Amino acid sequence: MSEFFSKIPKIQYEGKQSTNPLAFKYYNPDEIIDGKPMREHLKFALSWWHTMGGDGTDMFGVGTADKSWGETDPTKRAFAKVDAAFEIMDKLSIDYYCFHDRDLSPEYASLAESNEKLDAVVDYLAEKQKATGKKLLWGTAKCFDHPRYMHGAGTSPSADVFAFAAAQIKKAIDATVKLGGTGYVFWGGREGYETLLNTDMGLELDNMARLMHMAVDYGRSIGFKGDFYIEPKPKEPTKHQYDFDSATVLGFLRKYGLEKDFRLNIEANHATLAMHTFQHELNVARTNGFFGSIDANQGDTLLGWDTDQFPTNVYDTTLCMLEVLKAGGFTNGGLNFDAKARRGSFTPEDIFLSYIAGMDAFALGFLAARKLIADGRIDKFVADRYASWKTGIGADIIAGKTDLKALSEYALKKGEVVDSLTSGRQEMLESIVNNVLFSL
Ligand code: XLS
Ligand code: CA
Ligand code: CA
Repeated sequence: MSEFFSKIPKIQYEGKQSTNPLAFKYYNPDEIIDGKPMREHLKFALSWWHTMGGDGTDMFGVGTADKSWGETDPTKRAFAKVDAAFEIMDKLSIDYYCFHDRDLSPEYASLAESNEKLDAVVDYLAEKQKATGKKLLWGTAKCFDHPRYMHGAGTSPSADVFAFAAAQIKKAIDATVKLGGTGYVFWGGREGYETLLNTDMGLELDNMARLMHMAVDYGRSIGFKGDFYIEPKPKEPTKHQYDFDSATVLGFLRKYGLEKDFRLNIEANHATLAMHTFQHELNVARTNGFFGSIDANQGDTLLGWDTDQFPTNVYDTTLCMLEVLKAGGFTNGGLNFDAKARRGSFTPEDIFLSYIAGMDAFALGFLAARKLIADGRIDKFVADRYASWKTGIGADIIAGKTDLKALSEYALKKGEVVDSLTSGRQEMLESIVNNVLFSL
């Protein structure tokens, strides 16, 4: 097996004083923090689609980066991709990867042939995992790029298309289980609508739930113990995506009785598109007990589309890791870099430089989030702000000991309460975040 990146050394942690672009400044994979190595706190994953397949093609131009991996034949290329991906993971100390079925092996003339070719790549991945200790974080099926999915997959008006998607998902679950993946993702690529004039939304949502129930039943029947995830996104490619945001997805999961098997896979850029902060989406998931995994990237608040940039905004990674720590850390999930280098960053070296940027931003965010918790000023402020719920009438309301009549009597007796309010102190809290962040 040849080396694809002979000019790139194994990336070492050199510390924050280092100016070597091919070194980590903050991510020190084997440093033990709170009893486990940093790599296990962060559980970084490589995304097969962007890293191994994305060549910079956009609507205005062809690719700029060579992602042929030295092979013109698609079957041979699928195997070369595996070798190249494992070299990247090794050199970057990334322990996990994520895939769509068609990223691993393309679609061939028939479903049977596609399945057979995918099997061969999955077997090879299993060998490589065994030899290196690398793991699969999650798998998924690409039920959105082929023309058959133009009107959706699980939400297609065509029952035959639904059946085809089901077949693809069955195979992708087989691959995920075979590779020991701890997650299976549903991202509703075309599960939405362009116009309600041609759409039976009620039937489409019922069908989407039917497909997910079938996936759960099948996955559990072949021994899948991990989490199923829905990844919310409000728009793109369809005008309206059904899995709009975390709150919408929770309503859907509860309505259709899927809440036991599903968690959320939250992507930063999708939060931006939903006009939420990344922290908001994570907080909704966490406080409802649905926190699962993360697609780590960032969008551009000045743009209305999914730019999937490598995350470098430390303020965001800090607030993200604060949510992760408050959720008790990752169990089955991790931080998957659903991110691509910009089209102008086209050299092989850019793959490493962009991952280093993202990994360091998250390592820094993790360290900063731990400091915020240890500092305790923000948590104490929040606890104090809600102190009225600990005793007296607040404790009675929580204990269910009051009703509207009793509260009316209480309020009448108490009189005006505006003077008891205290400041929300937003600016002070933002300044504490800066204080902690920049005294690292
Ligand atoms: C697209 C999504 C997709 C999912 C996996 O916007 O982020 O890549 O993560 O299907
Ligand atoms: Ca994603
Ligand atoms: Ca995205």
